[in-house]
Amino acid sequence: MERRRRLFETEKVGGRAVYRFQAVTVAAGILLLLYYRVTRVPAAGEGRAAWLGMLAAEFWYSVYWVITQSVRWCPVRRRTFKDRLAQRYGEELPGVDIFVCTADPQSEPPSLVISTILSVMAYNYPSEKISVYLSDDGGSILTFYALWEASMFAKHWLPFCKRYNIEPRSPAAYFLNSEGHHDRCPPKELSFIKDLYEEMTKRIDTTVMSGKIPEEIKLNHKGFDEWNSEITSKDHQPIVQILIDGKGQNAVDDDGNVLPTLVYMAREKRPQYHHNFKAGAMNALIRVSSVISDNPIILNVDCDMYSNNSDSIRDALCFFLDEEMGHNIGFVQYPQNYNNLTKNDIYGNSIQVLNQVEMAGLDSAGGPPYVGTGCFHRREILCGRRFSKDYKEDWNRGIKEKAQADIYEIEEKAKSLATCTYEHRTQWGNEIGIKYDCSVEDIITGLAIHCRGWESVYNNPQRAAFMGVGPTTLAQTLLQHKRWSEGNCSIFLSKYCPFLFAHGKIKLQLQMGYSVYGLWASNSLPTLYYVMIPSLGLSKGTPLFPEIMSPWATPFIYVFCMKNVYSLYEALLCGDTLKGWWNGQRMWMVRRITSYLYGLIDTIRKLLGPSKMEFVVSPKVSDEDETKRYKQEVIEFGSSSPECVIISTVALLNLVCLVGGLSQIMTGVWNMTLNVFILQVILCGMLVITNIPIYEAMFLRKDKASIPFSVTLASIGFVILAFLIPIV
Ligand SMILES: *[C@@H]1O[C@H](CO)[C@@H](O)[C@H](O)[C@H]1NC(C)=O
Ligand SMILES: CC(=O)N[C@H]1CO[C@H](CO)[C@@H](O)[C@@H]1O
Repeated sequence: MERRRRLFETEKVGGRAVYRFQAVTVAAGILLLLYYRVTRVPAAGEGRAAWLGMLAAEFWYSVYWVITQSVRWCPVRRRTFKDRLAQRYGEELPGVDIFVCTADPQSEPPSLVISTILSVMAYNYPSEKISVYLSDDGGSILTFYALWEASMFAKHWLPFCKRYNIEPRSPAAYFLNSEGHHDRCPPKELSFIKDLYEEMTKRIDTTVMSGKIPEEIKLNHKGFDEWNSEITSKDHQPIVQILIDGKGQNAVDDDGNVLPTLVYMAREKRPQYHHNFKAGAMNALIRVSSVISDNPIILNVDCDMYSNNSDSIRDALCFFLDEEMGHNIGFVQYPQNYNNLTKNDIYGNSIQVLNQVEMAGLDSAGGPPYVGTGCFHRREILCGRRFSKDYKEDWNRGIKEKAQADIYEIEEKAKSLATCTYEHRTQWGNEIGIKYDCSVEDIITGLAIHCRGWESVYNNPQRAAFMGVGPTTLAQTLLQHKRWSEGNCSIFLSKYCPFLFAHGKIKLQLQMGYSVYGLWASNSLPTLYYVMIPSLGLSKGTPLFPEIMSPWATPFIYVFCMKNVYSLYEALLCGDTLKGWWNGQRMWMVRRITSYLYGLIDTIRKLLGPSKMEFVVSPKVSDEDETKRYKQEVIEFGSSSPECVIISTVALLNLVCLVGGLSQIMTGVWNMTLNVFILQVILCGMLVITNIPIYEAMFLRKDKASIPFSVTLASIGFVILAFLIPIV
């Protein structure tokens, strides 16, 4: 028998020899540096405590550095062959359920949500095999209304997309930035569909503003009857409405082709029951979809993350349906991409290095983690199935003719699966579905899938599959990282710690890979130490590094330079700009001394006593001034948050120490030459240069988002306090 050709191939990313050589030399440098620290501890009273602190911080960095090598050692890239898939299966493909989760019509505007919905309805895939579900945790009639509008508009939009094969298929994104390449379709049709779209968004936006649905619209769909005056977002019955049912008159587009099934779901909410945030919504979606379409593949995306590539389903199937490897694969993760980053990315949100290097590195170790969006799962595996060689997926599941149940009956059945009490005394949230009680529910769920024996695959095609909205203010960025670091740290310190729970179940390399993120939070303390104590030492005449003429200075300089040169090289290779990299370095420090510190404190607080988990939805809207500043790449402070105080205190402290230290050295106060302090001066100087935008925000900027005077005052106070720290 002819050996069937693979549906995907895996190739190693090049440049590893250079990388590994670099890594070995850095490792040698680190060992020398630690040897120096251990053997030259000064006498008590001459900076011994500070020295030991440096030793601890450097030791920690070294351990962490070793762990991070796991995600860089041998990255791989995947390539799919959609033509072979088409040859082999034609249109005989499995059905796909697509889950979109939204939480609040104020921070996630319904017009944004439906653009995402329309983009995933318009996949280049047989429509009768797609079912799209919107989970609305806001339980808002406004979102339902927008979805109803989208179900009407889809009748024009889907045939338009398919006829002219346009990309991207989110109408918002398509009309926003494609002025140039509308050549594929006749101008008349284009302006017709554009007008339709603009009228629709206008109707939706006005309705959302007014907060009320006009009575005549309510007559159009029975679903509106679900809402009465008593319903609030935190207290309502389960609502499931099938807007397009995939059969019948209502379900065809302008060309007479069937439309994808479209379902609105708001699971029951009652104040006395905990709802488990997004994980709870996902689990309700898994159950509700099982009585409506029950497709074997589930794609979930965040409501702001539209499809930028209409072939993504076929791409993902190349992995699942591959004869040789497909049966091992539990999920296929696509990268997160943001479409509204500025060129030099002031908040360091470009996750290109993570997307192109780290995720690719994890892929070779057993698979990337599940990151909660842009991920194709196999339903059975998400629901807790363990790996077994003999298990054969039923790819026809869901397509098999169901008993012609009445739509009303189906909705009632679905509602009963979305109640508050359904999960009581079941394994949902534990062994089945997305796990509860963790603020990064996705990571822990993915880890459990890996530990049940499945692999995952990372697919990063040339043209991005999904585009989302990144944070556009400092506060949002820090909040997001706080949640991530806190969640990952609490996994690390729980029974799910990769080194314990996953021991023997996944490769050591993957255990280390998970720990890279699990240990984010614990980087905060050494970093805080490193950005303060050497500078204070400089101002008080305590040397903490070898003098520049000593051979021991070499490993310090080498490790420092090499790390930065390599990270710059990596960033440039991944498409960042030089300035973007520089901004990224600043944010790296800022995140560590704020978000990660908070993440660490919160995790420890939770370990010590029960405390309620909070989940903050990051807003996807911003006001005009904010947007303008964002586009000009001006950092948004503006509030008197504690993060702001930490950031400005550290910045100011370094400035004062640099000036103070240098002037004392120059005037010869300590009888020590500059040589002894050169490395400290360089470190402190680098910190000052990195922090220039912070000084500007404190002293020069006059706009609303500069650092408030109260924060500046507070940080002056803290700097004075910091000088009371004895460097002994
Ligand atoms: C998104 O898709 C458009 C066209 O469909 C393409 O030009 C663009 O490069 C894609 N974005 C990314 C980040 O790949
Ligand atoms: C939703 C959102 O905030 N989108 C913004 C992303 O950034 C671009 C500018 O870079 C804005 O035009 C969008 O409104």
